[in-house]
Amino acid sequence: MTEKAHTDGGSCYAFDSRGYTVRSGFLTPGEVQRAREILTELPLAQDAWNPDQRRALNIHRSSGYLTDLAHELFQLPLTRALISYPHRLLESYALVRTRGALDLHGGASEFLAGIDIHDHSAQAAILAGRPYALRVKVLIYLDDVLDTPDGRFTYVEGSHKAGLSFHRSFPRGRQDAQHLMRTVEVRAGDAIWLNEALLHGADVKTSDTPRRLLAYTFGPTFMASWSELSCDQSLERSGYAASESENSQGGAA
Ligand SMILES: O=C(O)CCC(=O)C(=O)O
Repeated sequence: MTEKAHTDGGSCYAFDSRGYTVRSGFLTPGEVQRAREILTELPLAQDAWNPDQRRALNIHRSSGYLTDLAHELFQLPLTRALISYPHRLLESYALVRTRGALDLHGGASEFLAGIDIHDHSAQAAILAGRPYALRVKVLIYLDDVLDTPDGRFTYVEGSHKAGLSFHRSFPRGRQDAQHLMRTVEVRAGDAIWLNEALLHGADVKTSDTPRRLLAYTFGPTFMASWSELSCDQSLERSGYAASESENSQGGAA
C-alpha cells in the first residue's frame, strides 16, 4: 500500500468514526494570503438568518485562484474516496463572521422544518469498506480559530450516526448537551472534510480578530445543491432542518 493510500485510509476512518477529517496546512501561508486578498474584492451579503455573518456565493465562478482551488479539491483522491461515485460540486461560498454563534445544523436524523419527517439527505454509509457520502463540505480556514473567543468549530459527537433527533432529545440545544459537545481548533490554511450529517456549528465569537473561511461542498452527481431546490425566494430553504434558535424558541423540530 502506498503512503498516499494509507493516509487516505486514515482520513476515511476519521471521517467515518468522527464525522470529519482535518488536513493541517492544506494551504500554504502564501495561498492563505492570496485567498484573503481575493476575498476583499468579492461581494459579501449579510445572511438573512444571521446578521453577524456575511457570505459570497459561488466563489468557484470568481475565476482565478478560488476556481483553481475548486478544481484541485474536486480532483483530490480524498474527495473521491469519501464519495465513491462520480461527483460534482454542489455549492461554494466564502464566509466572514464577526460576532455571535453559528447555530447547530446538519445531523443524520433531524426533523425537517414543519413536517414530521427525518432528513436523511446528508447520510454517509460504509459499504464493503468504502465510504459513500452524500454531502462532503470542505471548510478551508483563512484565520486561526484556536480559542473560545474566536468562535471555534463545534459539533455534537456521534450525531452523524445518530438515529434520533438531537433537537428533540435536547430541546435547549447545546446547553443541555455539554457532555456531547466537541470543538476543533484550526489554524489558517487548515482544511476540514466534513460529513454534513454531523450536527455542527460554531461557538459564540467575541474576539475582534477576523474569521474567514472558504467552503466547497461535493456530492454524487445525482445530488442537488440547496439553492437548486428553491423555486423562488419564498421557498428558499423550505424543508431545511429547523435551526437551533428556532428550536430553542419552541419552533418545529
Ligand atoms: O464557521 C464554521 O466554522 C463552520 C461553517 C459551517 O458550518 C457552514 O458554513 O456550514
